[in-house]
Amino acid sequence: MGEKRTDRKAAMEALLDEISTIFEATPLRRLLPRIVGLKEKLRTDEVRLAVLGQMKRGKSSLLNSLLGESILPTGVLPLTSVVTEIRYGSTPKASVRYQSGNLEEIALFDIPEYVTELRNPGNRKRVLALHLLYPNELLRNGLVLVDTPGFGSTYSHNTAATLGYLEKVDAAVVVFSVDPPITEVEANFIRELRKDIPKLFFVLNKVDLVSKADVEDACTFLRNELGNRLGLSHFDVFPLTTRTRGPGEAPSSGLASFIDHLREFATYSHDQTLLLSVLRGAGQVLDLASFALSLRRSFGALSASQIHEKRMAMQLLLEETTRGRAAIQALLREEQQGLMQKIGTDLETHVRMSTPYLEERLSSLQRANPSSSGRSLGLLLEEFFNKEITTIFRDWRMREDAQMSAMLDEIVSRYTARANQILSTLTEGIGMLTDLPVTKLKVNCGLAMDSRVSYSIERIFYSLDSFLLAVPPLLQRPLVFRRARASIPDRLDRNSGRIRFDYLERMERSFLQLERSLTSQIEDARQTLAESLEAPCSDVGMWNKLQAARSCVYLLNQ
Ligand SMILES: Nc1nc2c(ncn2[C@@H]2O[C@H](COP(=O)(O)OP(=O)(O)OP(=O)(O)O)[C@@H](O)[C@H]2O)c(=O)[nH]1
Ligand SMILES: [Mg+2]
Repeated sequence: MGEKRTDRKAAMEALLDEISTIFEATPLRRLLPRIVGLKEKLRTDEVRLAVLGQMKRGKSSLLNSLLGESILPTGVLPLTSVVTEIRYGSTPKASVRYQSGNLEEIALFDIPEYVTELRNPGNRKRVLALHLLYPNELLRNGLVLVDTPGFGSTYSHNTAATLGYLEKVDAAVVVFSVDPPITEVEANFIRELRKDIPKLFFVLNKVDLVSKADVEDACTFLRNELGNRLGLSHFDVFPLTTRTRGPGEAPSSGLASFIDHLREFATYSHDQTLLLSVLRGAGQVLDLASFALSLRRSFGALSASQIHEKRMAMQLLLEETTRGRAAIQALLREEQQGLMQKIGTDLETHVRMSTPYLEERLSSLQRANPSSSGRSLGLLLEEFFNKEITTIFRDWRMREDAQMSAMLDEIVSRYTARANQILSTLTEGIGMLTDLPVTKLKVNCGLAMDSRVSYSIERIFYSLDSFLLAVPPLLQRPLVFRRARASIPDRLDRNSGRIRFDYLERMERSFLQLERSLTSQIEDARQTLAESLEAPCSDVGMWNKLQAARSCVYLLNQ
């Protein structure tokens, strides 16, 4: 199997080189950057498999079990705080990449000093990632295993570190544990993940903690949740424990079966995923090139007056394409504004409904703490507001993000269809004018809402000023609580302002990416075809080479 893989990859590399040579020698040079991009993708040859999950599910323990050595720190406190990338190396070696860009080699036993919340609280050492080289067969084919901080951790910077990393991930193992098999936070996280990450494995860890019958129940429950509630299909759940009964003990059967699956993924699916994606890209460029070249050739056989007449007609089609592209841009901006308005309205409603709730919670706090006063009362209120406001907006955001992602998905498919329609009109029109067989050109667009969360609760420091501290305790408490109650609208407002701003930024990024992707692909096609009108050519050699390259793509796809 390994040999077949390497052969196909080498063949793909050779093919891309051949396509570059054809393009370089022809007026199709404008398509060269697309081929360079595909070569780059093939060259990097790494598939990143991230281990993700809520805190304490056993992510680092699972990686240690895969490596066969306890090299990553594990523990009962929220522990991993920095992303660790593990690649193949003939001897184990660890280096720290700092946010400044500096790289420093460290001893393996010093790893906890950099990647744990305990030794590097709040990531004050400014570590970007830990790079580990390890001699393990699983890693030989370019598989990169990634340990990530648990999401939903009490330390929000840890969640942020994981979310920030997701865009680099090609596949993921999501780790759950038997109690409870899946939480709401996990369900929401998976809704986000499945849009960005093509391949997901699911592990149900810590099966040693419950009876065999309970493991079965937990597995069935998890499968149902993933399949029915989250709408996933073609997925496996691996129940296992990372615990061995003693040192040197063989891995449990669940773990062994999971390792087998990963090995298969590492040796086959890895390159297959990469190759398929490169092949799809090459096929699209070649379709366009081939259609453009057939256009040039058909013009080569015409008289000057016939060429002139057809050019005039085609000019109209090309102008229509430009208008279509501009319309997509304008409409996408309207869609973006529509979504932003919806977020604004949803936020207002949420703030309006949360105000009486927070007032009620404040009254309960007042009743539950009948005697606190002075500075301790200030601290109590500060803690109360931070906790309550965090909850009020966190849950809302989870729901809103899920809704927004679904709406954005729908917009992406609607506009991809629209862009494809524009290309169809262009190619079919050209086909009719020239009697050429029409090649269906397609844009290629996968996009999900930018899900990096950059929002954190705005703390409004609640210290009692000197006037209040001077007031006798009996009068002080009612005054302080009255002030606290009066501050509720302002607190909710400030936080909702920050959330609106965060959404605005994320929406802008997502829409800009979508707009660029769609319009640049339409423009590529339009200009390539427009240039074909200007320079007829009847080079049969070039045509044959291009068709041979297309056949190769077809064959490699089999
Ligand atoms: N009983 C049992 N405990 C396990 C198993 N796997 C991990 N644990 C324990 O679960 C706790 C958390 O394990 P970690 O591997 O640190 O979990 P993590 O997901 O990396 O945690 P964070 O990095 O903090 O998010 C540790 O105390 C482990 O010993 C298992 O299969 N069975
Ligand atoms: Mg960990």
